[in-house]
Amino acid sequence: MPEKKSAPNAKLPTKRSAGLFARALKRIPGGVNSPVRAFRSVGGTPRFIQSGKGCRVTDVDGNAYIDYVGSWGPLILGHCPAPVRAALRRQIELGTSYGASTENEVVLAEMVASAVPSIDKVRLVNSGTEATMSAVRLARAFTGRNKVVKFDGCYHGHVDSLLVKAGSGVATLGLPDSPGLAADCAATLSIPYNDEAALQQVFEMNKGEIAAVIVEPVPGNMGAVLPAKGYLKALREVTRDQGALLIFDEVITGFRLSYGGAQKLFGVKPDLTCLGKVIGGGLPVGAYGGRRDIMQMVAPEGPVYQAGTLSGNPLAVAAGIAALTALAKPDVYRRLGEMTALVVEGLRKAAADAGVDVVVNTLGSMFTVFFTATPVTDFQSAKTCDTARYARFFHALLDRGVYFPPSQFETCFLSLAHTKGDIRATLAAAREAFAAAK
Ligand code: HOZ
Repeated sequence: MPEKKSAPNAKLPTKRSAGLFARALKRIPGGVNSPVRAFRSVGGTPRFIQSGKGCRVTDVDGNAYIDYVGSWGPLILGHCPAPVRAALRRQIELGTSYGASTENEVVLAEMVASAVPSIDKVRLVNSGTEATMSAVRLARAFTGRNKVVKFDGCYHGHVDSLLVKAGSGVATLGLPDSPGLAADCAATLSIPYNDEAALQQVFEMNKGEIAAVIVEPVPGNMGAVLPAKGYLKALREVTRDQGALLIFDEVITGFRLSYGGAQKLFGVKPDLTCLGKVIGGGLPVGAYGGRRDIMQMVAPEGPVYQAGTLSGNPLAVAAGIAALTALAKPDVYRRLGEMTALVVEGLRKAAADAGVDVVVNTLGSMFTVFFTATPVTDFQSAKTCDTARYARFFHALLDRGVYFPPSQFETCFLSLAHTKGDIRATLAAAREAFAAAK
């Protein structure tokens, strides 16, 4: 594992965060419950957050930051939005978990199925990882095949079979494939994203053996990367021709890029879709769904087993319904897109003025500032970035009250709570941060 970078001299007070981190290191691996939070690739003290409101988080030392992490995607309405708070308050008085069915589960399933083109039936789980793990098991059962194709730099949670050449924390820490993976990982074939020839080739070399292709239709875990024109359609055609299932991992993009996710935006219908993040309104949730004939194989309707004590948890479902209800209002996604364009254009100009090479990839309310002059279209090109410069940029922003992801290989998210004033403040900080990062 790479050495922890020496701590840059933070301009803001960090005494309490540092104290908590020291305590955490004694009792929690790496001091964190999810690796990227440890700031390993940017150095310095991870901020311990005390509260979040609107587009801001405040840490335990009292520093407030304009937040572009948004809990890694779920908080499209911002922190602590009134409708989600109200829904949670109502539900908390009624109980927090029953391990039995509720009306709200049906409501959320109906909302998801009517919004997401590929979903006839959906099963709620507790995380994106559970969703992808279950979708892959289902694809293997449905096709009677074993191999799974994924893409270098795409991340589908910490499922054994999908933790091969993965993005997100694995890329951030520069880890090889994790030790401890089950032997069936040999059945995972990872190929470059956006490369149609590699796709054709993997099917030619594994004829009749591939159960599924799983993809983030718009990858967010190597930073934001866009599909080349026609690429998602090619994925659809090849998988259909070869009798393999196409699984869209829309844990990030679902209800983020449009109300029906990336598949609605690009007009490509996968066989199965994985969801999480936004559909839980900031509470732990996941879901997988798809074609009726496939989903009917899930127990108890069929033999493919998957279960969970907290699945369809009443608090998560209540928060999810409140979030989706707010997102169903007219103009929401247009507004998010326009505001994000303001940030992105401003960042491009600020970098150019400072004489710093960056590529800013963006779609909807997702964007990543890559510190490279090379167009970023896959993991290989993402890895051309100057991560040390990203680290300097990150800290210069943090010192100026702007919180970007503590890794080059993650995505920034805008929320409906970010105002033009917040964006102006962000860009003022970014102008100085680009100069400081040089
Ligand atoms: N793997 C997540 C980002 N893609 C990070 C999760 C977290 O640290 O909360």
